[in-house]
Amino acid sequence: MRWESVATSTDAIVAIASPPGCAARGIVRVSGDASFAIVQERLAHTTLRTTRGVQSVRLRVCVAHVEVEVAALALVMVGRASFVGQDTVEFLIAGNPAILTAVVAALCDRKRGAHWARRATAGEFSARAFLNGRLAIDEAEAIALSISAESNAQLAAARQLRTGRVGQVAATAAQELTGVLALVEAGIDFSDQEDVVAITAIDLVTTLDVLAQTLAALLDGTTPEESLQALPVIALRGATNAGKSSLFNALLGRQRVVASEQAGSTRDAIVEPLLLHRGREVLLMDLPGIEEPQHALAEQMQELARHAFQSATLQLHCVPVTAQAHPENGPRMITIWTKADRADAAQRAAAMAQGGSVTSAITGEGIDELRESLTLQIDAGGWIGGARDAPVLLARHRAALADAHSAMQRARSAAHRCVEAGRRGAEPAELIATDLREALDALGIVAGHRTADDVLGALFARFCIGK
Ligand SMILES: Nc1nc2c(ncn2[C@@H]2O[C@H](COP(=O)(O)OP(=O)(O)OP(=O)(O)O)[C@@H](O)[C@H]2O)c(=O)[nH]1
Ligand SMILES: [Mg+2]
Repeated sequence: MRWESVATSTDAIVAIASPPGCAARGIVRVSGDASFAIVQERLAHTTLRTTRGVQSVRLRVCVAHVEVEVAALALVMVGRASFVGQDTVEFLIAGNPAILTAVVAALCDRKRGAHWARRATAGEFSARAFLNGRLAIDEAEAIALSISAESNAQLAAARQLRTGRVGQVAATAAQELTGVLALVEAGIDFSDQEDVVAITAIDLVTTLDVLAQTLAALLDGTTPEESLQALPVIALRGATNAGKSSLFNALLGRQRVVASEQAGSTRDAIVEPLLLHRGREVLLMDLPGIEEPQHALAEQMQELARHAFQSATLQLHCVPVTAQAHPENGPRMITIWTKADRADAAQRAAAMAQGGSVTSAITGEGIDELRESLTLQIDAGGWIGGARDAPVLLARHRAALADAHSAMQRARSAAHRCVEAGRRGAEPAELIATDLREALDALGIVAGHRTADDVLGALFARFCIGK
């Protein structure tokens, strides 16, 4: 689909705008020029008020081949006062999927009147909102990120994105760069006129240095979107019966996996999201205990565990306090002493002296302290795994900022050569202007002034139908 054509298209589109499945209430949204006429033709007894407001209506629809009237609250939004920027009616209806589908079918039914709607494609409402100037590209990206969010970190990132902070910084830099470009171009266009003073090479170098610093700070102070995709993985490692599964349950605060005195009770990798302190989120992984494999299945289990340890962000090496073993600590491994409730005073003192957390899955001793220690480890390691204050930077914004930065560096180097040559014009101003224009284009992408059609296509395709 060409996304510009979505903006100019005013044909009415309709979709269920609430999540799939049964709920107390569901929403059907119809947008486009003929929306009000389409709705009117499907109402029983009432006239639709075509001014902003809410109204009780009855829709004539067909459910299981039987004509029925469905009670609904109709929210009328006129033209630019709506999310989409076109006449819109949203129906609040009993959230039965069959009824919601029947309402959509009635609004699309050509036999019910002179006007009808067509079913919206994925993201089409938001695409129209963007193209009608009702939604900034960052806000659209934020909606897409919210829809696909699988963790608190991604939801927080979506919230950050909605603030549009990155776009604002880029817009300010773009504004400044426009001024610089105007001066450079003035030097080209009016070089034969003495009263037009173009920017000096030394001023150009200084201004571009400041702008480059702004962009570098923006790149440094943001969270790359890609890093939100993967939560840190904390894997439980240790001999069979060390108490890994019990610790797994204790950290989660519920009995998620089987723990038993029979050695080798865990046979597979079990992964669960775990919310630590201050919003930090990780994936906790329970694994089979380490042992000498006696058969083919055990060999496979050991292979699975080895692979998981390699890819884990952090390993918790579980050792019963009573085992009096040596701790194994490293940059990505910490020792957790388990079954503290079974230890005598001497064993406990020995474990504490060796460092690491002392815990009991039975009494809960040390579990909350372990959560705090893991939170600190995650923070110290620089892994994301949770809400951060730094604004999120989308991958394409990062690429555009890098492009802007390198184009500005080229312009700066050329200007610097002019300074070194001690005279203006050692480098053709046209070349400097071309680099500055390129930088400006790239900044425009981040500021949301310029968006390629393929970017729009990729963005709105990530939306669901009804958004
Ligand atoms: N008293 C006491 N017993 C515990 C504690 N943690 C685990 N156990 C017991 O130790 C036995 C083994 O616990 P699991 O959690 O299944 O050990 P595991 O390391 O997952 O064992 P595998 O899956 O076989 O590798 C079970 O009988 C648990 O009830 C604890 O903190 N205190
Ligand atoms: Mg286990």
